[in-house]
Amino acid sequence: MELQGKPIDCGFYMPAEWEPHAQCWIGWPERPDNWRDHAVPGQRAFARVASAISKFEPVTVCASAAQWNNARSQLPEHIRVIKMNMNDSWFRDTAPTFVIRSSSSNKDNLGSEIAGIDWTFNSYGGIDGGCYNDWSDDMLIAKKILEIEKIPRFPHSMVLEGGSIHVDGEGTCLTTEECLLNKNRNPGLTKLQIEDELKAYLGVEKVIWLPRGLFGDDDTDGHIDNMCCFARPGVVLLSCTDDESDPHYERYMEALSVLKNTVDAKGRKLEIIKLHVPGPLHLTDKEADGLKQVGEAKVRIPGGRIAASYVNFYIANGAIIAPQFGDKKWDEEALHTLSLAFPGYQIVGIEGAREIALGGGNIHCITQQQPATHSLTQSSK
Ligand code: KQY
Repeated sequence: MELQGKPIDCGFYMPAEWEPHAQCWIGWPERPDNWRDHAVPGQRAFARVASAISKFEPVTVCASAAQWNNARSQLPEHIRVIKMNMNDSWFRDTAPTFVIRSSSSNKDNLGSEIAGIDWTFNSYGGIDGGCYNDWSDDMLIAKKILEIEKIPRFPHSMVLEGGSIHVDGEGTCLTTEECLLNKNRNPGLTKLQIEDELKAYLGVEKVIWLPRGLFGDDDTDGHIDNMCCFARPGVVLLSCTDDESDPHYERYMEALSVLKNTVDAKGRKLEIIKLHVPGPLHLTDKEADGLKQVGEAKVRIPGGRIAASYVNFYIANGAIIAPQFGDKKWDEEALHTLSLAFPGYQIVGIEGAREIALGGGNIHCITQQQPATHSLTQSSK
């Protein structure tokens, strides 16, 4: 069902990721021009992520018809596997951004408690410079998920990927200028107009703009979900480096300066927790050789910096599902920092997350939480 008007006018807002989930949606990697060795190592990493999350909340994995059997055989039985075409498997960006009805909204209106925003997707920058040239299946993912779940849909003509926004559920949104103001997304919209759309669709009052994302995150033009996220209202985790010669250093300092000099929608100064990047990690010859340039995915050059960040974790019901890159020092440090940032949560490290980073993203990018609604929470009590 298509909803008229904007979410805010119907009493909807995007809850923070730590609010209770009904389930998590994940795609299944397949294209051999983005996932090395016919996506076999990537699929193993996706399966590890899905299995880990499924210990805390229901998981649905969507795979193409050609991959359904393979996905089914690699995933535990309690994970639902459904058939869905896709051009690539970044459900953070192609699945709906779910919004729920705020407790203060008009309860006389007995409409749905949940809806999904179906943003316009253009493969991270369109035909010239995006990640792949045919994104026709990706454009239908949000609609299909909402139909499967019988959840009403708010279509939006603005180009936006879910990985380019983070919210605290209390009126603040974090994003980057590098991505949302990039001319390859919405050249006809001003910063103010984009901000107004975020306010109307996510139900936020304040947008904090970091200048740029993680160094090396060229696929997405600096998605916020590799750079900075909320741990709770008033507290953010920021991807940092203490190496001044690392090109990420400048980006980190820029972000730090913005974060230190702003307040959130509630007027709070932000507490900033630093999460050091691994490595730096670079694409090996062997990894590059495993890519089959049969399709039209972005070419990856051996020696190129891998966009790897510990900020790209997923908050499941009661657990943090975090990437581990095989860098002992920073892997351990990241898990420790996350355990302090999320007291009471189980911290689960996913080994071999480098494989997901080779495709251009990480755990947050491949997942999409579907929030539990008030009625669901009630009935599950
Ligand atoms: O950062 C994300 N949300 C997704 C990364 C997509 C990379 C496409 N190759």
